[in-house]
Amino acid sequence: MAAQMEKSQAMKRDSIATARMLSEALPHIQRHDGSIIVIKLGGHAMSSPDAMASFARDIVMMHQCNLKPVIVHGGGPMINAMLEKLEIPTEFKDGKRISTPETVEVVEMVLSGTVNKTIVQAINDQGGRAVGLSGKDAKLLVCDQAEGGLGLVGAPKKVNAGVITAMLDGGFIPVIAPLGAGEQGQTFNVNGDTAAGAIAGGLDADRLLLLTDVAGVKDGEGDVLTNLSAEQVHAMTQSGVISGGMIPKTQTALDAISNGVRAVVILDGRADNACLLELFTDHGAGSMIRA
Ligand code: X2W
Repeated sequence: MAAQMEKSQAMKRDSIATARMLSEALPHIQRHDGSIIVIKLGGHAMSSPDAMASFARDIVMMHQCNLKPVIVHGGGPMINAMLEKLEIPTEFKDGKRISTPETVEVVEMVLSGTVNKTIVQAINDQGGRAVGLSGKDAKLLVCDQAEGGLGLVGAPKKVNAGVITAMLDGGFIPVIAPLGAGEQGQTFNVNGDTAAGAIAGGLDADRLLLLTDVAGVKDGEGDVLTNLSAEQVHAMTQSGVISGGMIPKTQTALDAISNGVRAVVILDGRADNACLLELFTDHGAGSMIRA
């Protein structure tokens, strides 16, 4: 009997905490009302069905609160696995996959096929209405061939955002695979971060959330910096404090900001409810970069 009473008391305390938390989220929900939020979901962040379900729940929650989430995904590890299965060797240069026509065929099959549909299904399983697209649909991401001998790697040149805004206006959640359409009918393989930055710029997005597998941009002592200006990011890159794998992320952030995105947040996508923590709490998550 006593044990039952204790359990019921604990449940009541949990419920009170949940109600308080919802109430505290109100000003944040109001602040983001109607905002376009582009979220880059990397292949590493899709490792488990549980992480996927948690991400999908956050997205549906955002949509339910009248934010307009747009997902741009990667899938590097899944492409690697398929290329290995097919015994096609693959190589990276400056973080980009050197892409032969044969590679691009596999990249499109994996990204537009399994990866895209897994995310679409995860969102729909949580009660959302997600629609899968790639940068080739309605030529939403027009690319030139990137420089540097990378083969069919695309450098975004123009975003035709109409198909995305039409979906948002219709109440759908677009999920976009990072392929690009060439002017001569080519299919380009585009780095997921690069595609997300370009699409966020093309949509004049309020936020770009780059979900990664690190906590954020760190200072010389290894502490995460929560607020950075574009100028500080430039200086930290020059001095070598920002280095290695963080450089493409901060570069994407700076490009997106110069294309009109209000703020870019680099955060750890492996943490539970990373998107909700960033958008709907006072504390936020990761590193925010602004002009
Ligand atoms: C990437 C596209 C996928 C991607 C690739 O082929 O792996 C280029 O490198 P993550 O999971 O976000 O790394 N494209 C040109 O970016 O996936």
